[in-house]
Formats: sequence, C-alpha cells, structure tokens
Amino acid sequence: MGISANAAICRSPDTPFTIEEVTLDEPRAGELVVRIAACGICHTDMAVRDDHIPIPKPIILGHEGAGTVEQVGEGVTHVKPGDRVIISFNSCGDCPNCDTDAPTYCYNFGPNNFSGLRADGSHTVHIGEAPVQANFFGQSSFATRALAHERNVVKVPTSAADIPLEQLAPLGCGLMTGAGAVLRSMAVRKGMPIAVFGTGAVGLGAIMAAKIAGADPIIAVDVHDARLELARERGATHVFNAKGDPIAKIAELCPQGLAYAFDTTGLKSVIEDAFGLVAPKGILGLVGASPPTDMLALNESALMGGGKRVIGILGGDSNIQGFLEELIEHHVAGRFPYEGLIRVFPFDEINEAFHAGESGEVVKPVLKMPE
Ligand code: CXF
Ligand code: ZN
Repeated sequence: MGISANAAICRSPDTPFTIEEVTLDEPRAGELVVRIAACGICHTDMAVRDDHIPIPKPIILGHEGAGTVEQVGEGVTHVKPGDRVIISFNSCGDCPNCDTDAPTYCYNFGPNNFSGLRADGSHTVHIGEAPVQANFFGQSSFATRALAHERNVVKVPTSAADIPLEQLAPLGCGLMTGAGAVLRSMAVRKGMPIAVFGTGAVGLGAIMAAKIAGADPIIAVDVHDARLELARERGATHVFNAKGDPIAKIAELCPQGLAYAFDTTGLKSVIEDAFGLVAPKGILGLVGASPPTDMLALNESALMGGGKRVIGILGGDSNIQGFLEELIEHHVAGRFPYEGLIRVFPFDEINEAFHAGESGEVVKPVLKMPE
C-alpha cells in the first residue's frame, strides 16, 4: 500500500529542487517511519546534488532529520510511536568497526548511506510507479516523512523536551562531527593548545567542544571576519584571518607547537602548513573534503621524530547512541550554544535555503516542514 509524503526531488545539479508527492514503503524489520519536523542542510547534500559524490538521480537528499516516530517495523524496540527523535548516519551493526563502537567507519557505510537504496539493493520510495533514489544516510529527510532505521535514530532525552525539533535536527552531522573530533577522535586535553582551520558548522562545533574540554589557547582561522566573530563568541581565544599569515601568528603564539590542529578546509596547502605547527606527540586531525587526486607532502622525519599523528576523521568518531545525548546535555546547560548559527526556512523555500548555505550567509540552514 505504502505511505504518502511530500519530498524535495533533486533531478540534476542545475535544476532546482521540486516538492513532489511520493510513496514510502511500509517499514520492514528494523525500519521505522518518522514524521519529519525539520532537517538541516549540509555540504554533503550539495556534493551529491553536484555529482561530486556520484549517486544516480532523481534522489531525495537530507541527512540531518528530526521528527516524531509514527510507525515502527518488527524488532524496533528503543523508540515507539510518539517519540521525538534525531536521525543521523546509518551503519550495518555487524562489522569489525560497528562491533567496536566505531560506526562512522562501518565497513558497509556506502551501501547503508550512499547507494540511494536499501543495503540489499531495493528501493524505499516511489513517485507513482517509478522508483526514486532515497535512503540517503538511511533517511532522506528533505521530506514530510522518512523511512529510517533502528540504528540511526536517537530518542531526544526528556531534558530537551522544550527544545523545538528544528533546533535539534542539525546535531546529527556537522556539529556532531566537529564536537566528536575534539572530544572523541583527538580527545583534546585541558590546558593544551588547539587551532581550528575553517569555521563552518564543523569548525564551530569543534571550537565549542574545545572550550568544553578546557583547551587553551583555542585558535580559529578563516577567511571571513564575520565567521571569526562567531568563533570568538563561542570560545575561540584568538582569531586570525587566513589572509594575514595565520601560520606565523600561531607559531609566535605557541612557540612549543600545537597539541592539536584540526582542518575542516580540505585544502592541501592549509593542511601542510598546519602539520608544520604540530608539537611533538601532537595530532593533526583531517575532516575537510579534498579533491580526490590531492596528495599531501609531509616531512617523514618530522612525523616520525616527533611522534606526531595525522588522522583522518569521519563523523567525529561519534557513536550516536550516547554521544548525541551528551551533546544535547551540553546544549541544554548552555555549553554548546549553536542556536545562533541556525536560520530556519519553510520547506518550500529549500532552494533559497541551499543558496543561503552556499553563499556563506547562513552557517546552518534548517528546513521546517509544515505541521
Ligand atoms: C558524514 C561522514 C560519515 C559519518 C557521519 C557524517 N558526513 C556527512 O556530511
Ligand atoms: Zn552532513
């Protein structure tokens, strides 16, 4: 029979999203239907729209969904109809990394998040009789309803009962990635210096988390002064415009080097310069998306001799069941103040919302679905 919904359909890089009526499958075992209240927009949505991440089209994007559970499939026990939930990335739950609480590195990440299909190859959504790619990050939340999975849905704790879902939705990707990189992947220590390169949602998430961890100094680098101001308001102790030789300024401020350098830009020259600033035993964490052909040039003696680590980071090593609750607790207590980074757009202004995110006018556009 199926479940009807309205979804934003992406047909090509240069056609606007159009909101169309679709039919979702009834939930299978381990799946559930969420009435979507809001969904954040992330650069990965843009990367798929622009074919930088190739998934066939038409496709329903959206991977920072939040809403209310409507219906659960067989075996789903940790949430029930009526529960408020945040939806994040999906994982298989049955590989060496899922088994050791590292689901962002799931061996089956692609089929569960980036195939546009269920991991078994079946479609989850149709327009009339025609299948459409969906199940993006196990959700496809640019829609009024989404078919999600037991593993990628987190129940909103009662401490956040008063927080509207449009404010909780964006926790499931960029903010979590930045915060997780600091609190999990690099496990930043109190009193140690960190520099964050790039102050979008991921970089600002990292800065707020660095303040929670007690890092000192907390240095933010970006090309936009307005972003640096946001960074300062959220915990950066020093801000340097990238156009004004930030590397020399950081070297002067931290003559012993940085315990942590965190790159969200994906720019080869920024990463190589940041490596030169890392102190003995320091960590350079990489989260920015780089052109696929880029190769880093790092001095091997400096890497080995200093016991330095260069680590790739996905999703901030977040085990979402647990970590998202932790972030919500920080938010409720005022320690993770991301609310000012959000601008809410009505669902039917999705194209305007994308534009506001791409132009840099808004750090985190969030779509609000009609009630
Ligand atoms: C992802 C990458 C894999 C883990 C969760 C977040 N990034 C999305 O934009
Ligand atoms: Zn994302």
